[in-house]
Amino acid sequence: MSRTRRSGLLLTYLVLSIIFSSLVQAENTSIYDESIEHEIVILSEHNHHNEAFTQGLEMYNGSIYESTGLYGHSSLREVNPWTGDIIRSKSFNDSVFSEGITVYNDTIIMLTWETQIAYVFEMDNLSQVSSYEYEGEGWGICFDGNSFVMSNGTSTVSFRSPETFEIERIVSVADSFGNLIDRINELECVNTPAGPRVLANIWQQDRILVFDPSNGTVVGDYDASHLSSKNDNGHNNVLNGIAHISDSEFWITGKNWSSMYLVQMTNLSGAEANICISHCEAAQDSNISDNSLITIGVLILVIMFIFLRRDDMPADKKSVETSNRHDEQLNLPPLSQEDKGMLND
Ligand SMILES: [Ca+2]
Repeated sequence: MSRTRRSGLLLTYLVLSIIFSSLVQAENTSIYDESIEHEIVILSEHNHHNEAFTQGLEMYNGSIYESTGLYGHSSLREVNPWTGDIIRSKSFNDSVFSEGITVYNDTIIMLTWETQIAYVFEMDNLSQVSSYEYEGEGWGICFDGNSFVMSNGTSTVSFRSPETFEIERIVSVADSFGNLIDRINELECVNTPAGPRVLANIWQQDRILVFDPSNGTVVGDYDASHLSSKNDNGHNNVLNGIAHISDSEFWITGKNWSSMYLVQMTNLSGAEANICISHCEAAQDSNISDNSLITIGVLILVIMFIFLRRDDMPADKKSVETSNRHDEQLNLPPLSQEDKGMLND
């Protein structure tokens, strides 16, 4: 192969490599739009009883209502969020493992983990007035104004009648690439300018997701590691309490955390494009169009084939083609011995 053609092939390879790299980079950077910021900003830090294995958190008339779990330690309590002081508390017997809570019509609904019972307590005196039965596990619950939204530790959440607790519909929570988000835990229902939203933390992950309750699509992903890292005292002691105050302000705490945080969640109603929560490497790979790869591959083969074919052409055909192109190479001075040696390699 001649030095000219070898250089031509090398140049072609370099140009196509640059084009290919640009395509890959352009497609990858389109997955995350960093211009939209979803951030949890800490406004102030307050005391939280670190013996509280927080399972549910709800704001009502200026107080925090908190359920705490574990058999033998479960409770329902009213807490002053600014001081952490317990205003009143109700303890449960060893058969109850408290889970998420929500407020509905001056009552508190409290799920249990595996016993498939939701208790209903009077807000005034925390006495039990009724209960519901359900199938499966109970994890988190919130009231969206029409229905209870309930998680059970999977990627699905059920919407239930506030009158009968019967399931009205079920949605699966998934990111922009259709990856189901497992272990949906504590919930908080919020109305935003963009419509109703549900905030959820994923069990044992330092993040809070926002999803559209109409279809389960995740539209916001908040990193909460700066809260969790200050309360890092065991792998079970994860973020697990989200209570809406108003607008974009929330109280957030976790299991056995010694702090509760007043925070602002920026851009709550702004939807992120192309959120990836799980299997993100596969999502990025698949985001590079198969057609693009095939097209580029074929292009490289065609160009290399043309160059190789030219090397194999008879000399007379080459000269005809060369003269037809008015190639200036015809008037070059004779080759030196050194050049000839290289041409014959
Ligand atoms: Ca909540």
